[in-house]
Amino acid sequence: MPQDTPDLATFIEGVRKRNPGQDEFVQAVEDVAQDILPFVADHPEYHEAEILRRIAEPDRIVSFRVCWEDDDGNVRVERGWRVQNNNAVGPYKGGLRFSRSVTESVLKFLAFEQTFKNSLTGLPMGGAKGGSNFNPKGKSDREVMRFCQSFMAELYRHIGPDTDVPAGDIGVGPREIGYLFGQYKKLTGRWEGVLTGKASEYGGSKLRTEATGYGVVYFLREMLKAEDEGLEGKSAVVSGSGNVALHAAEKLIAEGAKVLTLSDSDGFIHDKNGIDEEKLDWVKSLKLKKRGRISDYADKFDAEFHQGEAPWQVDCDIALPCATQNELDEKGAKALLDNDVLAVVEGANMPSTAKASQAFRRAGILFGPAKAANAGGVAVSGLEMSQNSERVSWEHEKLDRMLTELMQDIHGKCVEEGVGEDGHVDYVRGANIAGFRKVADAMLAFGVV
Ligand code: NDP
Ligand code: 2IT
Repeated sequence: MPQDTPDLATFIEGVRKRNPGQDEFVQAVEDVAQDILPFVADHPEYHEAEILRRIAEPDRIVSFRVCWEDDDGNVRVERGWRVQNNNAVGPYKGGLRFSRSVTESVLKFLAFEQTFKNSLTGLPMGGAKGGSNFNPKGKSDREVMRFCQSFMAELYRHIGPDTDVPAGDIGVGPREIGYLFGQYKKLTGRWEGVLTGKASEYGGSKLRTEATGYGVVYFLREMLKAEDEGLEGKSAVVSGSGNVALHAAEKLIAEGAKVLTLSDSDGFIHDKNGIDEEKLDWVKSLKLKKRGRISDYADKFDAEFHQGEAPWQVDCDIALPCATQNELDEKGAKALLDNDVLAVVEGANMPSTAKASQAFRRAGILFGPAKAANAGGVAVSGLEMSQNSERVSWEHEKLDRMLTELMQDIHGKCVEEGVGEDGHVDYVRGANIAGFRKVADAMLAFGVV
């Protein structure tokens, strides 16, 4: 006879023992398990098949050496990974991250999260993540090109349009996707939709660049609508100044909100007059093209720069953490709650620490978890895969309509599974249960494999 559902502490103790030193991975599993264990207690079929335990054990992890030569002729050695977490509902899918802070634990947490996120989109995509501890900062284009070519010289054996389809993430944007795709094509002799986030000249989907940030704001709009609220005139604090942050800020501005902050790994800028479209265009050029520092904004537009700090002390109605994991801690959460924040919506993956997340849930504010709120990016990646298979290219307007509907649909699923007897919606629980259910049902159908 299968044993009773374990309590959370016992379950997590087991995860911790099997994954020593992998704090981010354990944190992500605990965030899901706290909602799924009570849920499976009422659904013995999932418990008897040990579904959660199986999703929390990646299907496989490929780890490999990546050698490349820098501009001075030095041989450099980094480590590359692909974590293929679960392909129950479709081919493995998820981004690649190049950053000094990449570890196996970080990629495992991201691949685990991606499994639930991709399930929530309703599109046929399993969960994966990959990347390297290669630090692209300060590297020349040619150095980045040589690194990407060497990385793909190993990765190409493990991916394919029906097997595993990587995309971008931190440190991997259009430039890197171009080099990676070029090398895949060279090695295999095939042009196929093996990567998403490609440029439009070679099979990329319109709106993919904007999709994550726009999707975050579409999700936020749905949350506000349910409370008879809107974005017009709301003040917003945004962290990060990369792909997700800048497109979230762009959509907030278009919806009439006042964006007060942006940040990077050096600190944050605070513009009390609000960042308008023109200023945002300047930041896009600074951060996405020139790879500069956000502190330059303060000199250019007479704003404050706060070195080494995150923006959570700034009084606001809405907070969108869009930089990286664990950037919003308990102290930041307290400052936001003390300032009566209305909504916190996660653009980055796991930006709130476990304690910050608990504080938001306890306070009963509108709290949109990453796996639901930032799913717009991978959703449009899924649409890029469809367009590549069909050899078609859809127009911007059509894709924006589809993205809006996808985010509304994800919002609806979170409400359905997360609404309590008092009518309050716990979006974290809703996203966890709705994301889990589809993967779990597919795994049940396959038997014990
Ligand atoms: P980018 O590389 O475009 O931008 C990352 C931003 O975060 C930069 O402003 C960077 O600053 C900042 N940042 C990175 N590391 C840290 C750190 N340790 N502390 C403070 N700031 C930091 O990445 P994306 O915008 O694509 O990704 C941002 C987040 O969104 C990540 O969590 C990613 O996983 C998530 N995400 C991305 C999706 C996508 O489609 N791109 C989809 C869904 C989620 P600096 O310039 O100093 O490095
Ligand atoms: O975290 C994410 O969802 C992404 N980085 C996007 C993944 C994708 O395959 O588009």
